[in-house]
Amino acid sequence: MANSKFEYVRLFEQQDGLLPNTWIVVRIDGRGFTKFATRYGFEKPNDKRALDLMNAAAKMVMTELSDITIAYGSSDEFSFVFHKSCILFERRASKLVSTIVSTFTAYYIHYWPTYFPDTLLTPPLPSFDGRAICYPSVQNLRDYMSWRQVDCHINNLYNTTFWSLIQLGGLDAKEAEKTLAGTLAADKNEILFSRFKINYNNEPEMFKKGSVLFRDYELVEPGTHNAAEEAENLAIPVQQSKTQAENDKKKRAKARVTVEHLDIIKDDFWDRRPWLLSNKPGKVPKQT
Ligand SMILES: Nc1nc2c(ncn2[C@@H]2O[C@H](COP(=O)(O)OP(=O)(O)OP(=O)(O)O)[C@@H](O)[C@H]2O)c(=O)[nH]1
Ligand SMILES: [Mg+2]
Repeated sequence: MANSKFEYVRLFEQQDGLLPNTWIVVRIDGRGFTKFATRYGFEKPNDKRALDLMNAAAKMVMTELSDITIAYGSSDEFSFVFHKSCILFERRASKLVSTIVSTFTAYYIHYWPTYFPDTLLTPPLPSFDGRAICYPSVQNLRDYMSWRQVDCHINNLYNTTFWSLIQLGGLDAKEAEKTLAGTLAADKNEILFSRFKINYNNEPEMFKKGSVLFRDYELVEPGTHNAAEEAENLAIPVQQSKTQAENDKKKRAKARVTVEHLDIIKDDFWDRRPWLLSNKPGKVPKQT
């Protein structure tokens, strides 16, 4: 291809790089979903249909982009984690974020009729913003995931109590807000139980813990691997042969993506699933 004198403008594209050898998290968030939820009559504080729809769209993103090792979502947001070892098809933040955002949004709209069969989606259509963040260590990544799950818990406990005070207690929003001002988690649990006989522990796991998506392989015994340490010791370029890398990628692409509502803060979740940090496909579970 001949170089034209205009070609130099390409150089301007390169100021958008993501740090190599890091875990890249792309977090997307629904734009104006407070209004959107009202317009489509989402149940308060949690609408199972809306959350299932988010999960269905996220599952397709993960299925199409096999470099994503884990995803976590709650409310109108989803975080997608690219494994640090993958030779990304793209290391420019703008291209990576726009790919995730457009794929997710396309599937969100595609699946809308499945989860809201009686409600036609009309403009203004739902849209999402996105950002990319680089985390250098496994600890940073785990702390990021923990941060999002703790956030989900705090918001859900607050919202569950807030809407119980309104829907079951007959309070208006101002009164409910005043009742909750300065309360701790224990106080909210107590309000829920003493006033409404609601045991917060019995609320749906999806609402309390959010949703975690990953490839479904056989669990391993904790303590039988060093996935975190191995991931930490990785350097780019990856030591794997190209064919091995391609084989693993094919295996990941074939694996079933599962949606669970588990604790991702404790070690146990990561210890039983070494493939999340190693990016090496595990044993495919027997079909049940
Ligand atoms: N009723 C209901 N609302 C929900 C549900 N999930 C998300 N939302 C709404 O979505 C909002 C998400 O919070 P934000 O992302 O901070 O608010 P936003 O209106 O989307 O604003 P921007 O993201 O800044 O555009 C919540 O505050 C809720 O109002 C749901 O299951 N039910
Ligand atoms: Mg939002």
